[in-house]
Amino acid sequence: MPKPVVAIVGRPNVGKSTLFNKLVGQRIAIVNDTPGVTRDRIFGECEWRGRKISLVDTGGIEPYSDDIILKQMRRQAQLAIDAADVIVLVTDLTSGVVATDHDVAMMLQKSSRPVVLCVNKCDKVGEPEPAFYEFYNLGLGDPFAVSSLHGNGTGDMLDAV
Ligand SMILES: Nc1nc2c(ncn2[C@@H]2O[C@H](COP(=O)(O)OP(=O)(O)OP(=O)(O)O)[C@@H](O)[C@H]2O)c(=O)[nH]1
Ligand SMILES: [Mg+2]
Repeated sequence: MPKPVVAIVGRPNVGKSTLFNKLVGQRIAIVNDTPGVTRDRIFGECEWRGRKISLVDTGGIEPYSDDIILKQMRRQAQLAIDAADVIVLVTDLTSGVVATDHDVAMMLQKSSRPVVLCVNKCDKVGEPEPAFYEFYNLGLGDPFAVSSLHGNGTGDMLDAV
């Protein structure tokens, strides 16, 4: 059976590449605290509960920007979305839900691919913070609390994937 393809998408700087590297187990994608670091698609592989998964890291999506580089990144992300069996939408607990998250969520709903919602930067273990529950407003079902930095929560998220 061919490996399922999982695309990691979201707005800039939420930690998509950090999650990708954590799942792949290697620092393939460049991580930096400035938006727009990833511009092309980056391909990797991981194994979860005996199943291999193809992972695709993508550049941050800015849905309405006319900037030529941001448009190119959006196109690359759309290619990854079109080729994916499942999409992981990465968001950021520390910023809460922002308008761009809603825009990207709408883009994904149009793709009619199954979406797993990841709330990244949930670095504290235990009960999620109140801000976590805001992410139900994206209308993508139960969010998964993840810390890509530490790896917490990635198992439950992969189960869902
Ligand atoms: N505290 C915390 N910081 C994180 C976590 N994951 C990523 N970061 C930080 O968030 C910043 C952005 O991480 P990236 O992985 O480059 O984010 P990205 O979504 O790939 O960014 P672009 O490629 O620019 O769209 C970096 O400073 C990371 O160290 C996390 O789980 N917890
Ligand atoms: Mg990146």
